[in-house]
Amino acid sequence: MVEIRRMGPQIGVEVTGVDVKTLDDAGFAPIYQAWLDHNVMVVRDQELAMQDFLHYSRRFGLVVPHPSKSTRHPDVPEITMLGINKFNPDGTLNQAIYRRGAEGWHTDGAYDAVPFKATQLYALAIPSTGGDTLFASMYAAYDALPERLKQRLDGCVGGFTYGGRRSRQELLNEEDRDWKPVFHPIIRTHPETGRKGLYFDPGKIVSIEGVEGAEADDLIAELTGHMIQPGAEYRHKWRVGDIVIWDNRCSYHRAAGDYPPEEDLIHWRVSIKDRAMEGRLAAD
Ligand SMILES: O=C(O)CCC(=O)C(=O)O
Ligand SMILES: [Fe+2]
Repeated sequence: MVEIRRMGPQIGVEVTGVDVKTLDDAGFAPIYQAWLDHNVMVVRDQELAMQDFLHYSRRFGLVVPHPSKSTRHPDVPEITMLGINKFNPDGTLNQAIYRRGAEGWHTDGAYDAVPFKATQLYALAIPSTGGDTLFASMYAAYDALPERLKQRLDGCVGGFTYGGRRSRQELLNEEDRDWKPVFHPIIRTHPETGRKGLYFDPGKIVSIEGVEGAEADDLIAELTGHMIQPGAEYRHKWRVGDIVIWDNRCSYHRAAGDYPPEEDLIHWRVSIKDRAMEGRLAAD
């Protein structure tokens, strides 16, 4: 029996009692809707081969290889191996791999002209403690903006790059580090729900249209302060066999980055784009 259960007050939903390998379109429809309604969805107890995971992921859109080539699966470029090769040849911890996603709240793929619709992870190994992933609602962030900011930012675009203002690009190959900013509206209307969200990523934004110098720094700091609203968060504690998908058009996330480094936290990860944007993907 399929059960769909809310996990947090505004975001987060859990699905149990399904095997995504055998889900037909009628079975998938309420699951997709639950994801749209709750932004972040956990499907428990899955036993998947890599192709099963890819096949299920394609139900949400177009699965594209992530720009970090160093962490791609050697034979299946659409799969990123999170948490693999965590130690350098000299035995020290590779912080870029260990702390991946833990530098701050963010949305994935804002550096592309067509950003990621969704990111989906499948848990293969979970440490005895730590390693949670935290989520928050962009809708709640927008709703909580002072009227002054809602009006000022309406129709305003921001420039984004992979490394942002701090140019953090450790996971990219040298030849892939030359990013030109792409531009997205900061107040973004979700194409499927019609709801407005604060589309913002302090680690990737490089400019806000019409705002210069110290004023831009102040505005970025102010928006960063509005991202996470009490009551609009969900903290995921992983179990092996969990699939978690988040909607990058209406949620932020970050990794806790706190598990014992000698233990494993390993996921398969896919980046998913909107099929309707396929024609524009060549621009990325
Ligand atoms: O590993 C996690 O908890 C999340 C990492 C992350 O930010 C991502 O996969 O996009
Ligand atoms: Fe991320």
